[in-house]
Amino acid sequence: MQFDLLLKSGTVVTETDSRQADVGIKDGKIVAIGSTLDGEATEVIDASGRLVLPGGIDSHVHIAQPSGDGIVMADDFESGTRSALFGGNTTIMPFCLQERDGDLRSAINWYHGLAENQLYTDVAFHLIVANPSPGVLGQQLPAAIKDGYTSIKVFMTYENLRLNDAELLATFDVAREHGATMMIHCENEDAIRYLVERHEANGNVLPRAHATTRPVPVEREATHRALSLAEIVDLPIVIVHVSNAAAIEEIRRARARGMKVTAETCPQYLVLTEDDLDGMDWEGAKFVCSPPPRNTQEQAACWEGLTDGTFDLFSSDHCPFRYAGTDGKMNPQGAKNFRYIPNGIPGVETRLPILFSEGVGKGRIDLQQFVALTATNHAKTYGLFPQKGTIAVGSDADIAIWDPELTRTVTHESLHDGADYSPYEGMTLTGWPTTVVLRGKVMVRDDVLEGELGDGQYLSR
Ligand code: DUC
Ligand code: ZN
Ligand code: ZN
Repeated sequence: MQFDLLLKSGTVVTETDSRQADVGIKDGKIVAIGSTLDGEATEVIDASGRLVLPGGIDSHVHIAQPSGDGIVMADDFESGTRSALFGGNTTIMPFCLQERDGDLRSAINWYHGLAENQLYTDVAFHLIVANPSPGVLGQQLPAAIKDGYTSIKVFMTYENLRLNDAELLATFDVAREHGATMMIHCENEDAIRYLVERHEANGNVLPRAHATTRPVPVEREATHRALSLAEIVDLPIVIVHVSNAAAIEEIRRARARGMKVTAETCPQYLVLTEDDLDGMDWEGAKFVCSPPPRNTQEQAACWEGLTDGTFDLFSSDHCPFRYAGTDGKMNPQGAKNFRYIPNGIPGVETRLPILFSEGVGKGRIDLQQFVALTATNHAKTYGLFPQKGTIAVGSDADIAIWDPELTRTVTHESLHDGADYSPYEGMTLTGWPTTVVLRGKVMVRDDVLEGELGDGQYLSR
């Protein structure tokens, strides 16, 4: 057979097995996998001593979302997808955010406009419904689902985004009727508001207060409520960015009752803690995200949830803001009071190396789990499988070649996002992707960008 690209002698890993094999690629697809493939190839890459993994799919990424007066996200689609690519990803899933006073179609058009010819990875969009008006639920949302926007995030927190219980039920109902997947941000806004006011009354406005105003019960209660409302509607749901044992327990109990629940956690809940929010000179702002990082016991619970299969998805929740300057973490109000620090941290490039080094490297998960948690399950959950998320004949040739022995220390300087810091600065990690192939094209070769802006495509689902 004639191949465009042949990956020789690597250890090919899927969610079910690992074996030494060659991978033959033609016209952007995987066309052959075998212990020794014969045939001509335009290009051969020697992958011996390397891992050949499905390109990562990060199904929880925020790019270029408006985030409040004068606040700008640090990544546009160019820098966000470039950073994702260097982190071993070939597909990311950002959000089209409906403005509270806007409609869904304009949101979809807006994000498509921003992404047009600006992609280094493939992209599929989720929607965020912030205003489930009769027009949105009656016409716009069903039409968008029909057009392939089949996953929808809703928030139980943030004054301008949150849905109340009646709105959650009505939105779930539309998702059920039209076969969409609901993703839910579970934190109780009224409880947060109460705690924020109490903290402010006591003059407690430091970044650390972000964590103490969003304690575990805030997330646990909302997780329980979201699961109960979904159970009432009879809707499978995704609980995103789970941070602690109590919320995990709610998910396990819902499953034991027979509910279909998909659960996601993120690097910040494995390797950061609320103590990081105590950083000097307001540097704690660099770690403000929601839910907040917890403590080492909750980290251990999240690791256990990854090891025992409670979690299906490991995503970055990349939501980058610059620390310096006035349009990010240190905006004039945010530099004085934690409640005005934009919520979110960068992490699309470090997600995979963190899980590889801390998870596979330390024996907490095996390579099959790593692939399932970072690629295959994302494709299955969000309707991209088997085109994406695996190494199989007929699938897109989206592949990351990893050097499992390579040890590097994270510095923001070596990353490719638009932020000005990494919350993981100084972490030493072993195992990094060095070459990344997108639909058969070598995009990153030995840490050097070869792909071009516009090589990434929009994925209709
Ligand atoms: N939720 C997210 O999913 N990302 C960033 C901020 C938030 O609250
Ligand atoms: Zn969220
Ligand atoms: Zn998010």
